[in-house]
Amino acid sequence: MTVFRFPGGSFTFGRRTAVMGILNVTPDSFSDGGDWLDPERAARQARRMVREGADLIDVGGESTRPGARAVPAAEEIRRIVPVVERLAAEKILVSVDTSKAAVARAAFRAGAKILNDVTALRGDRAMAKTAAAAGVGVILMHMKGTPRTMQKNPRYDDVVAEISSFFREILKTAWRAGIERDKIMLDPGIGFGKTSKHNLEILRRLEELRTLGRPLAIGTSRKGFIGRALGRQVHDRVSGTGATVAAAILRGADLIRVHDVREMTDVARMTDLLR
Ligand code: HH2
Repeated sequence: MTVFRFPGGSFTFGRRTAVMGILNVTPDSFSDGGDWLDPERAARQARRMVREGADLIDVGGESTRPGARAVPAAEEIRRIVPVVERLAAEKILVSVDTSKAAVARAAFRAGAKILNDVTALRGDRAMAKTAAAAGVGVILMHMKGTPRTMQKNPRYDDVVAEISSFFREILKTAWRAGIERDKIMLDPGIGFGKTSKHNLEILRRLEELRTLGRPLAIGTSRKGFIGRALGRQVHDRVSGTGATVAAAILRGADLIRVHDVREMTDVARMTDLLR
């Protein structure tokens, strides 16, 4: 059993996989871009995901898809804060998907309890201290390069070994900044500076990342490698996503980040019984 803590609560992992519902308040996310720009519509979608089984909602105001346009902090704050406030008022657990300390700070003030940082504290020098001071839970994700450059011919000698040593370093950085060990979760960053082959290899060897002693989050939902494998457009990747979610859970994933909450909660509950 591994415990992951955040202000006012915790997850105890080992038996039951947590489900994180994705809510992108952006015009350009690869899958749900433009769908939830209105705060009331966004809140409705979040409530629906919670009814369908989501344990928490990941609110993001900037797309990280390959080549995405950078968004100024003020704009990101304007997009997400009204949504975070609404959800927090309804006691819905919220993580904020951002790599900017100013945005994180605004989200924590609005009630977010977890930081989901795809740059693993490297995108903004103030981020580690900001997260430590707020006492929030932190998801640290591996990415090679930046969203602008990451898919330009990524190479590894051994992709899992490289992610593992990256995690070791970043755990040290986090502890040095004062983020407590039991508030950290790790994510290998499917699709972030990885080819299809790399993504599949990470999923096959996910167990090796368990040696670090922290819970593992995984985000495969509707991603390009599923589309390339099956020849499916983005909204037609639910079954493919289900296969990756089941495989990840059997190999030790503790939290899945997904768009199709109803379907993936079923996959998670069933796979939990099988492991
Ligand atoms: N993937 C995306 C964004 N944030 N965070 C974590 N921890 N792990 C992931 O795999 C991950 C993530 C990309 O997906 P999405 O949010 O659907 O799209 P976009 O970045 O275009 O908004």
